[in-house]
Amino acid sequence: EASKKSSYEITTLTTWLLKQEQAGTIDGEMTIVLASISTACKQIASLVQRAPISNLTGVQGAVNVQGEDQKKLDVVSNEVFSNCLKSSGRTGVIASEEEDVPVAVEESYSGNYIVVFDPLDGSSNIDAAVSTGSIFGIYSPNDECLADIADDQNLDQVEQRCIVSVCQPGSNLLAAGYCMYSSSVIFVLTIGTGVYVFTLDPMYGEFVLTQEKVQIPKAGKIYAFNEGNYALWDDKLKSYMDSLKEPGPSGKPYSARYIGSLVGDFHRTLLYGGIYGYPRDQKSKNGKLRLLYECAPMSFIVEQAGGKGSDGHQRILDIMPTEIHQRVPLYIGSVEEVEKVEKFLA
Ligand code: AHM
Ligand code: MG
Repeated sequence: EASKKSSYEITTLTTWLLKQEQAGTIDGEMTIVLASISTACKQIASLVQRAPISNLTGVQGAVNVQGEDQKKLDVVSNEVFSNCLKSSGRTGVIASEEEDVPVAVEESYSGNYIVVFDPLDGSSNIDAAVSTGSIFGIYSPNDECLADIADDQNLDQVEQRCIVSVCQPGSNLLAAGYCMYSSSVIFVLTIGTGVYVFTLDPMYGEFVLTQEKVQIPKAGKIYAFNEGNYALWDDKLKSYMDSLKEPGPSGKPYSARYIGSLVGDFHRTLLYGGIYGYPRDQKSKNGKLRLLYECAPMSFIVEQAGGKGSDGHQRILDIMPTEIHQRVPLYIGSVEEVEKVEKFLA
């Protein structure tokens, strides 16, 4: 197939989205939401690349609702992401890692999709110019939140309604994706018909389709855990980790790789196979990663690629969130590797 293509023939994210719309896989509103997300990602990519020049490294001085230091770029990226979504006119509610509560979008025109996102994940890596990424998930509008926001005097009620609409299990996701800011800027997307990878062409300023229907290998020899927490893990997990020091099914030893940036660690796992894990430990009872805008979107993507996302006992996509910033342990990657850790934890 590829050889028949003229070398001038490329598929950009924009034309790909329009084709999906023509085929009826997504509607026109979703196309606009996804296009606005890709614009936000291009903007963030450029901010990240120029950060040391434009004095955007370092901390902002504020702490977010989860008690984490906000980096300047966390704050700026959140603004970029929110503004792009709001001005798309097709988003009803947005929930972000960097906002205390979900925000109802007053200027919504139609569509009213619910978008959850982490605008700049792995930002502890930023000052050393190591990979970071943005993660997002899109849910269909929920009637709870469709009541006229502008007319509602009771802000507490609006807030409550928004929390209810946003707290959906990942199995309801219509689309999910991430953008990785690395040696290339990579945009990965699923709308429930497989996983598509686009690479930002810096010459055109467009995301160009570079891989389609990605399938994660069934097993892999790379594991990515923050082993610095080993002493805080429970015994079952310790014995799993010890087992990884024994040669794998191939007879060769596993390799340890850990960037400390979910998007980077996940993207490598998706392409090469293996497992990424962020377990619970004595200090963090539910691990570190957030269900809504980190674990659920990544689990939707991995399942679309034939892999598995688990909290060690159950499918991440089946978990019903009760809070916006709820944390959950995450084991994600090749089917055989995730099943292996589940066996140890059982
Ligand atoms: P963040 O959303 O505050 O950036 O935190 C999430 C990040 C993930 O990207 C990464 O996998 C993990 O935190 C690393 O945590 P640790 O430094 O504890 O290993
Ligand atoms: Mg994050």
